[in-house]
Amino acid sequence: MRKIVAGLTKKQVEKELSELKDQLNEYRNAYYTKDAPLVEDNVYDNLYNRLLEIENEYPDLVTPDSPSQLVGDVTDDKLGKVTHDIPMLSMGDVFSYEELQEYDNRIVKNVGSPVDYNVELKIDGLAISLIYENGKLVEGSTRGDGTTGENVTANIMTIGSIPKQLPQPLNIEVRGECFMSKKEFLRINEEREKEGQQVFANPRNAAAGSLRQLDPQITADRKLDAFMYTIVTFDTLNVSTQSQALQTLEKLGFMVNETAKVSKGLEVVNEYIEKYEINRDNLDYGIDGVVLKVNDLETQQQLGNTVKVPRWEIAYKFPPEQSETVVREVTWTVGRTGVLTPTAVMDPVSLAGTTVSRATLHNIDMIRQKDVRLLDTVLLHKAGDIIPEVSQVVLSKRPKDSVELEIPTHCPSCGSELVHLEDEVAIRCINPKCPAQVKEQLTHFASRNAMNIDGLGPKIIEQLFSKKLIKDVADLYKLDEEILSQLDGFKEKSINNLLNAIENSKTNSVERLIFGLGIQHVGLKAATLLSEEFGSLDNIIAAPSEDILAVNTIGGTIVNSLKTYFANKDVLILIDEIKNAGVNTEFIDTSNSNETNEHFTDKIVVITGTLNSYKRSELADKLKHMGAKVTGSVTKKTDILIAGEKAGSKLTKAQDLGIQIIDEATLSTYLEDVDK
Ligand code: 3BA
Repeated sequence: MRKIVAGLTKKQVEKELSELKDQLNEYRNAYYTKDAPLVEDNVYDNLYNRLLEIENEYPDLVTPDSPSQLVGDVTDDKLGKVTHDIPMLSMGDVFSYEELQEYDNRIVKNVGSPVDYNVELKIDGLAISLIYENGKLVEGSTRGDGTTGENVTANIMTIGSIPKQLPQPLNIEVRGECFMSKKEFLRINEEREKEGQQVFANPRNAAAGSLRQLDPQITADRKLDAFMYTIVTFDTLNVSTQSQALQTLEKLGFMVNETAKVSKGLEVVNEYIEKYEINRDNLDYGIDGVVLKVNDLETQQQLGNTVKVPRWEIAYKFPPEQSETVVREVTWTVGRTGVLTPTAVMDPVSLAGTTVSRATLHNIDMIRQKDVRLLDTVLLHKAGDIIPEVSQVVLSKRPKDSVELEIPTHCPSCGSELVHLEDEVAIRCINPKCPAQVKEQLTHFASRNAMNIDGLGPKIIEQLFSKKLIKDVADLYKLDEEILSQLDGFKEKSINNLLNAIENSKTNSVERLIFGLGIQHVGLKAATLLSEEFGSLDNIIAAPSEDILAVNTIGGTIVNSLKTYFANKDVLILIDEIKNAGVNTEFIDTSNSNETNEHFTDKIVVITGTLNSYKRSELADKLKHMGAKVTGSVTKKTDILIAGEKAGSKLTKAQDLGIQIIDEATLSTYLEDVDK
C-alpha cells in the first residue's frame, strides 16, 4: 500500500517531503498551539511515519524545521516562559506485549538481575510541573518542549485538587498529568455548542485549552484535575522507590492515581494491561496506555537517560478502540442555522463499552474525503473516548452493489433548494421559515443560557409547532391558558409553571435576548460585551460598525454578521413584536447596583447543598457580579460558605475552620439588600 521511497527520483522525494513537512507542521500547530486538532491521531501518525521513512533513506534532506527534529509540544508566545532546570523528558513507547518483553529483556541484561516495576495508568492529559518553596506553591508550568514550558501558575492556582500549601515546609518540585474528566468535557462541549463555539475534540484538548490561556477565570470555570506521579527534587523526603514516591505524594495532599501496582518483572503486567484496556470506559478520565517504571530509584539512576527518554521507563500504548459495522442509511438533519449534518445509520455494534448505531459524518467534505458509501463496511472509533466517528472505510470489504451517497439538493424539512456557500464545508437551507430550523431556533431561544424558559424543551416546542400554536419566538409571548391546554398532558400546574417561566423571561437583561436570537457568530460572551457597551438592543442596532469594532475582542466577523442580521426587514418586525410583548431590551447592570453591597465584595465563596430558590450557576454568576470569587472547595482562604439543605463534608470542614456559614434564608436577605 505505502509508496516505497526507492522507486522515486530525488526530485519527487524532495517534493513529497516538503509537502509532508508543511502538512505535519500545520497539524502540529493546530494540535499544540490552538489545542484544536485538524485530523485524527492515526492520520498524523501515518504521515509522520512516512516522513521518517523518507528521512531515513535521505538523511541529507533532514532540516531543523522538520517535525522529526522538534520534541513534543510547541509553546505559545502569549504565556510567559519557564525553564525546567531538570528537563521533562518524554516517554519511550511500545505497542505490543512482545515489545514489552524485549524491553524487559534489555533491562534484565543491563541491570544483571530481574527488577520490580511500578505499573501505572497512562493518563491522557498534559504534563505539568509544580514548584513548592517552604511548602508553598510558587510556580506551575506546562511541559512545553521539555526544556522550556509555559508559566501557568495563575491557572494552576484555580485547580482544586492541587494543594497550594503542603503540610510540611518543603522545597520540592513535583510533576504529573493535568486532565479533564469525561463528565466535565461533555458539560463544556454542550455549553460551547450552545454558544456557537467550536467544540473540543477530546478531553485532552479541552484540558490543554483550559490550562494554557491568559484568563485564570476561564480555568476556574472548567473543572480540571491533576494526578501527580513524580517527585523531581526530594529535599529531605525519605523515598527510595517510585511506589514510595506515590505514597509520599498522597500524604502531602496530592491526588495520586490509585491503580498503581508493583510487579516482579512482567508478572502482573499483562493482567494489569488487560484489566484497564477492557475497563477504560468505566473510568471518568481518559487513559491511553500503561506506564512501567523501574521501581527502585537507585536502579533508575544506574540505567540513566538517553537524550529524549529515560531508559528506566516504557509506555505501553493501547491500540485505538475500533469496531466494524455496515452503513445502511445516511440521514440529514437541519440545524438552527440551516446547516445540514449527515449521520450514518449502521448495524448496531459494540464499541468501547456502548452499543453504537449512529455516527456523525460532519459534512460533505468528510463524506468525500472518506468516500463512505451505503453498504460499505466502516471502522468506527470514539472521539475522546465518547463520540462515535467513522475512521475509515474498509475498502477490501466494499460490495459490488455499494451505493455512493447522494448529496441532497433540497431541504429534507421544507423542500427548498440548498446552497453551498463559498468557503464553507456545509450545505445550507436558507429558507428562514424552514420548520426544522425554526424549531431549533425556538429551542435555542428558550435554552438555559439564552432566555432560560424553564420547562420549554424540544418536545414541547415540537408539539406547539406542529399544532401550529407558534411560528416564531414572538408567539411564545402570546401563549395563554387556553392555548396551552391543547398540549398533551398539560394540566393547570404545568400550564401555570410554563406561563410563569415565560413571564419571568421578559425581565432578563438584554444579552440573553441577543444570544437567544441566534445571530451567527454572536455567542453569549459577545452578546454581553455588546450589551454592556451599548446599553440596549436599539443602540446596538443603530451603532456604526466602527463603534462595534472598537469593543474589545469584537472582530469584523461579528460586526458583519450583526449588520446583515439587522438589515433584514423580517428581523426588525420580529423584534418589534417581542418588544410589544413587554420583553426587556435594555442591559441590566447587576454589577453596578451592587457596588455598595459589602457582603460579597472580594470574598471567596463556596456554595454547597441544595438551594430551593436559586440555581447554582445563576447564584454563582450573581455573586461574581457582586465581586465575589466563587470556588469549589472549602479551604482556609474561604470567607463564606453558602450552605443549602443536605450540605455534607464542606459544611463540616467550614465549621472546623471557623468559616462564616450562611443558610438560604440569610442569603435571601443579603441578596434583597442588594436589589434595593
Ligand atoms: N508517568 C506520564 N513521564 C510518567 C517521569 C517520566 C514520566 C511522563 C509520564 C518521564 C501519565 C512525560 C512528560 C513528563 C514528567 C516528564 C505517568 C504519565 N512518567 N503515569 C518517567 O500518566 N500520562 N510523561 N512528565 N516528566
